[in-house]
Amino acid sequence: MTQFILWGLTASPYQLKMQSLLDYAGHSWERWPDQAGRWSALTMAVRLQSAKRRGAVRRFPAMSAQFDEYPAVPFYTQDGDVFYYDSSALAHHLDDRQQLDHPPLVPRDSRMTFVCQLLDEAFDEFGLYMVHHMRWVTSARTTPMGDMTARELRALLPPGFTPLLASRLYHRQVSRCPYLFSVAPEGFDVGMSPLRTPPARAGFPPTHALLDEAWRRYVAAMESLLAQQPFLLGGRFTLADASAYGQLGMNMVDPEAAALLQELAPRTWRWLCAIRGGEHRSAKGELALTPALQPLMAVISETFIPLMRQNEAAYEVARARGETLFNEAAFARGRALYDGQLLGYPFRAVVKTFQVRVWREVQASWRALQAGDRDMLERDLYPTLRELNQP
Ligand SMILES: N[C@@H](CCC(=O)N[C@@H](CS)C(=O)NCC(=O)O)C(=O)O
Repeated sequence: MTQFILWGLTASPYQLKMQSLLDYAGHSWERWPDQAGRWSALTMAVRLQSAKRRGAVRRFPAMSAQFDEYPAVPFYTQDGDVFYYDSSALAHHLDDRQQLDHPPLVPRDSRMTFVCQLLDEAFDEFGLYMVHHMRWVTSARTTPMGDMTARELRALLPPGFTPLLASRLYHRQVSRCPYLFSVAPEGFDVGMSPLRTPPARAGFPPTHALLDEAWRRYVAAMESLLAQQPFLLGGRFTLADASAYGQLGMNMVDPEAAALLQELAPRTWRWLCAIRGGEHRSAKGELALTPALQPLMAVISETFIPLMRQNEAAYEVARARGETLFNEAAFARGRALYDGQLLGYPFRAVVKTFQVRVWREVQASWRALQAGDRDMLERDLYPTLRELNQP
């Protein structure tokens, strides 16, 4: 058992995902800066900043300099000197030991590895949009994110600054909604001050209906799956569950979103509570690819896959035009934008290079499967995966 320090915030879905991975692998962890003293938190913050500036924060097994950017949070370290990031990479890192004392977080069977990767990325990339929307739109009036996060950052702040940071955080995150795919209709009003009202953006079609519909479909798919088996890939926890837990579990602190989840999907709610409580550690059942995953695969094939495809196509077009700025920096300047469609709704988004990497990796894994394995997955189990065969 090794002690990990997670540099992150409870409000972050990737933080929750990392916690659940470490719990399953039997490692103890602390969440810093929340659980550190002021001096330790400040020294670690300085070390992490310096590592980021030097480009010395690692991603296991390797980082893509062309596509990757460091996140704001979370990071992990064991010795306080070498920092790593990326929640999915943590699962691979934990599995990369001679003698594993936990069942592998990433399944070893090639078909299962692929399905696990697809589920993980779908929750990380598209799940994030849905749950950010559920927090800042559905729970606009009640989310405690700002206060909770400012309190967790208190060790890094001068005395008396937490309320100021809290109100800044509410405003920052609400303003980021359009970057994270949630665009309000013109004149949208949730009964909050303008600083906490999710914004419309000129030239951007509203996407609230699209995200509400997608979230309900993901949640219904989880509910039907959990009625048939305890985890996404059968009898025990894997990286795919960690990812689903991280995203859906993020809304457990957002009162309206949490109430809706409990009402629409009580089984899923109990599943999230069990993982939060570490109960997934004891499940040691067999892994299996079953038809119970079909509804989830179907909604992933209608949301995540077409979004990744459209993002990559837009990346190629933008590069051919000579564009060099992407992601949030480009969004802020109205650059590298493209128009697309999802679930029959129009949207406008910015090209995200890290999603180009994700999509290319998913496609490469799909193509690397033996033809017979691809057939078995697509023909016998999850017909909607035929989406992956399109050029
Ligand atoms: N791929 C990373 C994603 C981490 C991530 O996107 N973190 C968010 C916070 S939840 C972030 O840093 N967003 C940029 C920001 O808040 O400035 C992982 O899986 O750990």
